[in-house]
Amino acid sequence: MTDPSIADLSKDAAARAAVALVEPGMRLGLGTGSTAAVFVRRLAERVKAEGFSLRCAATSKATAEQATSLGLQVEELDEIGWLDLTIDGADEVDPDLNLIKGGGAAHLREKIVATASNRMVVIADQNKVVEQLGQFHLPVEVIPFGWQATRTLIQRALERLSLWPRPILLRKRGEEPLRTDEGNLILDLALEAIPDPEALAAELSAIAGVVEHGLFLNICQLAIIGRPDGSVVTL
Ligand code: ABF
Repeated sequence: MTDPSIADLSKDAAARAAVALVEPGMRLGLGTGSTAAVFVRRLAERVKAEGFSLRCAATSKATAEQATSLGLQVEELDEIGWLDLTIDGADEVDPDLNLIKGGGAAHLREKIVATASNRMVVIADQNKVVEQLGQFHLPVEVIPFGWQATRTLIQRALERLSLWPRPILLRKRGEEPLRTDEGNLILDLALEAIPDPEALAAELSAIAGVVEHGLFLNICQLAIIGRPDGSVVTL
């Protein structure tokens, strides 16, 4: 067996700390991605060891399948109604707890679940912590109908914000455009830096073909950053 990588150890540290926030009977949102997957695994271990119940809503089909296979009770968000806590990963976290998410193409459901929660906690390793958002490509989920016109409108929005020219990339899986769980497309904005996330979020949200962008502003209340020695720091 190979040694777990530093990133794996860090993710596990963050996931374990997040599992400690879970209380029996909670209504819990489960995130998507490799860090969230470690959390789901650690959560299932604790639930099995302690024998309590939870009601979970998943942010993707992949997470729903993983959680169900580990014996967690997964329901539709609307069956649960409202959540006590959501634990999810992120692609970038800034010092104000603003996030870029959507590298896993699940940010639409992730944002719906996070904003239907009393509390949203991010788990991540140190590599995700940035001074300013934007190095990670910003995912924007768009409706397939007229997506090239939507792309032009995004370009114009970036021009207004002096963020142009920058590549706007249609995300692919193999040769084909990637489809999200909702059947939509993802445009990745290679901005390098986002000096005013609020202004960009407002511009993107105003475009008809944009379903949701990956800026999570004022949604997350706590970030747990894992370290390879098993310790964590919080933002
Ligand atoms: C989800 O998974 C995302 O919104 C984010 O894109 C990604 C992070 O994945 P990982 O934990 O694998 O880095 O939380």
